[in-house]
Amino acid sequence: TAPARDRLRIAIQKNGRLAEPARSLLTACGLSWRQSRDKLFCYGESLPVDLLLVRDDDIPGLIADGVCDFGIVGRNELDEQGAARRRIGLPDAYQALRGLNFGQCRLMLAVPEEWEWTGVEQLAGKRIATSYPAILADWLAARGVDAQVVELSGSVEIAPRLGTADLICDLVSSGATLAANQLKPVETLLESEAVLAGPVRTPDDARAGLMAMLLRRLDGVVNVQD
Ligand code: PRT
Ligand code: ZN
Repeated sequence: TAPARDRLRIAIQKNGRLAEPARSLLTACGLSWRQSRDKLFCYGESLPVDLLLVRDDDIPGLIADGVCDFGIVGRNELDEQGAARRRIGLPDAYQALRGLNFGQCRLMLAVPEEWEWTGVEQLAGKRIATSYPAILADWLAARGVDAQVVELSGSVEIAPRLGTADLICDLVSSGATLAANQLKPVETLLESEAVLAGPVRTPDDARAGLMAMLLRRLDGVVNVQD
């Protein structure tokens, strides 16, 4: 177990889609920071709440390891890493505590435009490229479909044209990227948005009060935005 701390640490994305909205949301909750020179760690000024600026992929692990107490991350990323842990028998180590009303997107199956989509039975024996192998494998297993999951870390949407997969499972917001690659969305695996993630067990030191206070403020701010 991680040592007791009297300051709270929140991990947010350093660069990318969730970076700016996450910081604005925390600012609206009354937090402010003295920016450190390397900009990976921001020391909290108004409250003992520090920020860690990281890759979004690292956020679930930082919470699991007790390095950070909260994180702002896409539900897609949190669920993928949670599903991957479960697949190798690890216990749940984090949970989504609040939906934050930004970063909305869907994790979808998309097939070449010329396919006539008749249903999941069609996936038998097919190769599906994705950066979400654990969510996809669980989804396929739940439907009794035997398809091959091809894990790619990026540029998933060009896999069908390259011939490395027959179809893809990827995040979609406007759908423009799919259309540009002659793909069409056919099934939704997950409705995603940015979430506040936290540990499954609240630490029993000074952080507990800070965490409760931050959740209260967050509820006020997120509800007002609705
Ligand atoms: O560097 P780091 O690892 O931190 O960032 P990243 O590149 O992994 O993540 P980033 O910043 O691209 O996305 C962070 C989070 O934003 C994701 O995990 C999602 O929760 C959320 N999000 C919301 C999206 C999108 N919308 C989205 N549209 N993430 C990715 N996309 C992709 C989509 O797959 C497509 O390739 O953006 C492209 C444009 O989408 P369309 O449908 O509008 O064309
Ligand atoms: Zn990432």
